Amino acid sequence: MAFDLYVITDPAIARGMPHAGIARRVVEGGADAVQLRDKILPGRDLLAVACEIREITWEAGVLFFVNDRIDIALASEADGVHIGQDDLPIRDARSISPEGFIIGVSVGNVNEAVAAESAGADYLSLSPIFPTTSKDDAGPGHGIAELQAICASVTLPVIAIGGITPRNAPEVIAAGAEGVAVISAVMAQDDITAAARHMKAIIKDSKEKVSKVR
Ligand code: TZP
Ligand code: MG
Repeated sequence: MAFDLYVITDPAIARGMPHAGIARRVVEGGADAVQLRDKILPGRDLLAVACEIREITWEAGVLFFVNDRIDIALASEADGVHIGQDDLPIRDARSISPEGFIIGVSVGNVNEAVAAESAGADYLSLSPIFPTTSKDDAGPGHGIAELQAICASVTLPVIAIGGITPRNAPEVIAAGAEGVAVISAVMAQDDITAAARHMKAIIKDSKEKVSKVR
C-alpha cells in the first residue's frame, strides 16, 4: 500500500468542483489514494459518485476509500473504508468485508491507536495534526509529539491529517508518518493537479531524507 499522498475530496473547498472532477485531477497529479468524503449526499447519489471515482482510480492504479460508509465502499468495490471512533466497530466492519478489503481508522491518542491495531485495522490516521478549518469539529491540533508517540507505539502505517501544507509536510514525515492526507493544500489551489504534484514531490523527498537518516 502506497500512502505518500492521500487526498480527501471536498467539493466546497474545491469551489464547487464535483468529487469525480477532483479525483481525476489529483490522480493526474500523482495521488496514491483518494478518499470520497461527503456528509450530505443521499446513499444512492453517493454510490453513483463512488462508482465514478472507482473507474478513475482503477484505471490509474490508485487506492480508493470511502469515508464512514462501508455499505457504499462495498457496493462500489472500493479498496477500503475509512472509519472513525463512532462508526461501525473494526471487527464488525471486518466481518462483512471481503478478503483484502482495507480498513483505515481515525485515532486521537496512543490508546486508541493500540486498540485499533489489535482490532485489525490496516492503517491509522491521526487528526488534526495542526489546526484546520476544513472540518467543523476537528478540534485543536494534536501536534507533532502525539504523532511521534503514536507512530512509535504501533507497527501499522499512520497517515497524518489536518492543516498539512507543503511547508510543514517534511516535519510530519520526519515524525514517522507514512503519508499525509490533505484537503485544502490541494483543493483550495487554482490548479489542483499541480498542487497535488507539488505535495507529492515534497512527501517523496522528505521520505528519502528520513530513510537516509534511519
Ligand atoms: N479529518 C480530520 S481533519 C480533516 C479531516 C477530513 C480536514 C483536513 O483538511 P485540511 O484542509 O487538509 O486541513
Ligand atoms: Mg468518520
